[in-house]
Amino acid sequence: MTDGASTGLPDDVVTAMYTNMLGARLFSQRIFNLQRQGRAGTNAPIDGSEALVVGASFALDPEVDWILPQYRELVGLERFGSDVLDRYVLYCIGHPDGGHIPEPARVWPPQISLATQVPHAVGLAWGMKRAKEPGCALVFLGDGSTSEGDFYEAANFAGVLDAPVIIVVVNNGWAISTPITSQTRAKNFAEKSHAFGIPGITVDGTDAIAMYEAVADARTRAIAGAGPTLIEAVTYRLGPHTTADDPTRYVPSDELAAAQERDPIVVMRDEMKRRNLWSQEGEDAILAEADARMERAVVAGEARSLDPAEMFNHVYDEPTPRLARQRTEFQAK
Ligand SMILES: Cc1ncc(C[n+]2csc(CCOP(=O)(O)OP(=O)(O)O)c2C)c(N)n1
Repeated sequence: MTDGASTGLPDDVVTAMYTNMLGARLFSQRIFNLQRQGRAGTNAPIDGSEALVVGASFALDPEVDWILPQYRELVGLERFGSDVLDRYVLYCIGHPDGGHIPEPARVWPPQISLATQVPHAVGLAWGMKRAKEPGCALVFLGDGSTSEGDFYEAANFAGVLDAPVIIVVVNNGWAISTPITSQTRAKNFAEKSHAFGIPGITVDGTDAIAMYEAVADARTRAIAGAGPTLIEAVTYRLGPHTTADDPTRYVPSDELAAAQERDPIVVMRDEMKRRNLWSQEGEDAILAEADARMERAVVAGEARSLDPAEMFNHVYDEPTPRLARQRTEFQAK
């Protein structure tokens, strides 16, 4: 497992990463609360993944690289443009425009069908290579999603095609209530890379700097034409799977308590303190700014008109006769 503690990352970058991590957790908690108030649909909190998401996003170039998230990461991608959070809020409140994040933000929308984002990422990266575009694609998927055929098929193609793609398996210990011990007999998720003939490494996903370094190395390889890398980012899911889950029914409390000792926010705060960059006033100011930022996103999102019949619009380019009939019936009610 790599350790990022001793790196030479500049103080301003570390501060910016910590700011994004604090923001990510706050945004996620606010969206969770919106669901409890009946103002948003089911959503998946980021708690535990802040370091690996922010670390990865800082190692990429938002001008030329792409990020393909699963569904837990979007609140942590501020560096890729303010549209990412704004559109994610729209997505959570059920607005169809939340299903598309416009460029220049090079981030794809959340993906609920597990692992389907991996073939998308490999295809995108291969296309970039063929078009001789600079940059690479990075895709997140969970430990549970590695049991999907899409993961194996796409990772195999990535290896064969030397696609400039970074495949990040977020090992947070759980796939809803399925623990990793019931997910695979492999020793870890990084070793699955052997089957694809690509490098695989395991990184401490609670350490944003370690994640930054791992992704920066993988990116260097990708854009040099050396092909894909599989990164297993090890963390622990500190919250429920989604707003629809009660983890107290299955997560052992001692295991959770041990994981809380390695809360990614605490790990990064310790690094801030070690560098004399942290103060309570500074932290309060970051949180106040993030709170105001979130408030703006929610106010703007809720001000958008929402016609429920729009749900029929984006299924097919040309609606099928049955869909057209359903739309008419729906509007007649
Ligand atoms: C193809 C498919 N099968 C099942 C589900 C139901 N489902 C939603 S989330 C989830 C667990 C995913 O776990 P993991 O990939 O480890 O990601 P995590 O939620 O832990 O971040 C399952 C089984 C789904 N969304 N898609």
